[in-house]
Amino acid sequence: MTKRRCLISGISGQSGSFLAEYLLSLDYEVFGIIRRHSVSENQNSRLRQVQDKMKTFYGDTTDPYSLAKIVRDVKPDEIYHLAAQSHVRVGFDIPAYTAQANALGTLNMLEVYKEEAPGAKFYNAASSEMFGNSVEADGSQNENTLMNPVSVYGCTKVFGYNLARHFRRAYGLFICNGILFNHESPRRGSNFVTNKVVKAAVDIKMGKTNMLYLGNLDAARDWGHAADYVKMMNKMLQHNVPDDYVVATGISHTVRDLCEYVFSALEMDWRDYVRLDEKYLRAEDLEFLRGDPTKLKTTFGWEPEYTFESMLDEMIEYWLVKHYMPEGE
Ligand code: G4F
Repeated sequence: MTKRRCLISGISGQSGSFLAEYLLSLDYEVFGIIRRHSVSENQNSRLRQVQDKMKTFYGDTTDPYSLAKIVRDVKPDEIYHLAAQSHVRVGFDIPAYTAQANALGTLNMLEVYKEEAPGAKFYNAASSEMFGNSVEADGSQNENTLMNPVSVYGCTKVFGYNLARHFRRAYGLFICNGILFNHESPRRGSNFVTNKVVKAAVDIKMGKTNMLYLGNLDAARDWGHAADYVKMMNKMLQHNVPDDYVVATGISHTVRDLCEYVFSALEMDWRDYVRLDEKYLRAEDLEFLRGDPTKLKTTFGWEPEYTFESMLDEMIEYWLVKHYMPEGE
């Protein structure tokens, strides 16, 4: 039997790398799009264990010529569009690039898909940042919650989400939006708050530094593990009809809770080490996220393997071993 062929934009990112591993384990032929980085080791650092089992191409969502050539060469059965400028606060610093890469980038991906591979299925990475500060009466967000973004990044994601729905209706294409809530792992960039806290707490514990500077401690997020979430991306594309789904745990914690758990796990009191630095505050922040994954549960029997605590334990272990336990010990 011929293998199914998948193409992943953003394959070198946290979710892209987990998705590549997962699809290889399902016996897909995996192809990926990588944006050129001046330090080539950085662009592949999350892919080392699977690099020789897949093929990657240089491409960029802002460059439709590159996308068209790749899609023509690969002839994918499934396209997973994950590439984005994914840092919400950085989106305030580089707004035009964020809009080019995320909003027009998704338009480019969809147009190329429609023209070159309309028989394929398409996953679009939407985001809980699209909701802004909207909540349902029970305090959660679901697929029908009003989208009222509070960041440039959130606005670009609403654009891509609506475009994906429009292409689905207008051209009868198989397109799904995954509305993913925050997903983390040891592979998370250390300028996102979970890994920033874990890495700093481990460094403080080991005497390498003595303070951690953060922004908004009151913000609450529904944090899950990226390895769990990528499985749902694939599930959506195997369903008989294309649709949109919230992917979340249904449990919310504040940044303060996060600090408390991580520092306590390392037998420290976070209040001794965490200080405010206003440069990490946002022009407008999203204050509360708690996803309602009922639709995902009902349709796919969603049951994540990781909890908030087991995910953070894994991240703490990773930083301890990576930086403080030389190989062989
Ligand atoms: O970890 P964060 O930077 O993630 P954020 O902004 O929620 O975005 C992530 O999740 C989205 C899904 O909802 C994705 F679409 C997006 O691509 C990304 O993956 O910040 C989480 C919270 C924020 O409220 C922020 O204000 O933590 C607060 N925070 C407090 N101090 C901080 C810091 N965030 C960062 N990055 N750095 C701080 O020092």
